[in-house]
Amino acid sequence: MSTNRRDFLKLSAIAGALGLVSAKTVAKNKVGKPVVVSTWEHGTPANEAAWKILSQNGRALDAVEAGVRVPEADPEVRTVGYGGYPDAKGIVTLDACIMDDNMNCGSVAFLQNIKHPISVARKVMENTPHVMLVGQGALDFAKTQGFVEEDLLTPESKADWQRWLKEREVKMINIENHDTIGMLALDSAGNLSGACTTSGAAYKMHGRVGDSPLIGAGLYVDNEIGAATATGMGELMIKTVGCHLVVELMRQGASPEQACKQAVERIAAKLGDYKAFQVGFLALNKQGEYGAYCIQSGFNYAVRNQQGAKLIDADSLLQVPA
Ligand code: SD4
Repeated sequence: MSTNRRDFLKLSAIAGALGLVSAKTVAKNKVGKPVVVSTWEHGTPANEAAWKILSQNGRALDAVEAGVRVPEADPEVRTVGYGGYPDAKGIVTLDACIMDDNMNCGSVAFLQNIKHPISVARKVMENTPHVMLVGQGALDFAKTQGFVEEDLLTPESKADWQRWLKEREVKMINIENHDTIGMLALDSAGNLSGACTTSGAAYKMHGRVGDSPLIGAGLYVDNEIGAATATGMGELMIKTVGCHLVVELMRQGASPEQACKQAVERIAAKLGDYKAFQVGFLALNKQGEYGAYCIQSGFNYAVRNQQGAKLIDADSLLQVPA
């Protein structure tokens, strides 16, 4: 039995004996579950979909999958799934991964023409002996699982790409062109899961894969400790195995926000060009505490729990001039 569970049972027994509060109340206040957090303001509607499952004692894994499917399907969210910005060749290529409370994980990268890469990633996790499928192989597999090919390049994204072709300006990923949704959930049974899905950096090199489908870089879950996800310039998270680092820092006793801050500081100490990029980490621990930290001001994240929904600005190492 885990220490948390033992503590909870002890507390519940004491509370029950004193006739003060129900065991349920103790659990809710002590561990703050269920809870779901996700990157950027497109996390708010995504969290609501996850909350429908969590609030009915559903599994965190089902919640995070259902949650991130919301921006994947929304053409107005220009950086995830359908409607996402294409790569330099004008092709929408998608990266996603998912991880549960038993170290199971699944991932797809460089996947084209499938609206819900997160659900393909889950099928990789559940229906193959592998963790990751890419490109044509991932597409072939998706079709065997009943996914249907569709054109993901909307007229808006196509027009933006055509404009970009003339200027070829590369913008820093931040609040005005935010990408990736990373979502972490703790369910009422006390189990953690996470999901991460993106169309990647806008106008990226054809064939480029970022951190988002890479377990350890864009997402990591250790059900004993906590979970972390990331957004921003994926190369920096890959070089530092950022989300695994955040979870390990929590294992050493850091709070979720401290762990995210220390991981950002690690990037700053190791990667000379970090000031040119945004990276935001978001973490949730086994007790339901959450926190985030980023390089540049401008990263925010959405939270949903029994108290309601909120959007929080993460603290940052640097201030982007207004
Ligand atoms: C990538 N990390 O492909 C993704 C992009 C992103 O906010 O998260 N942007 O590098």
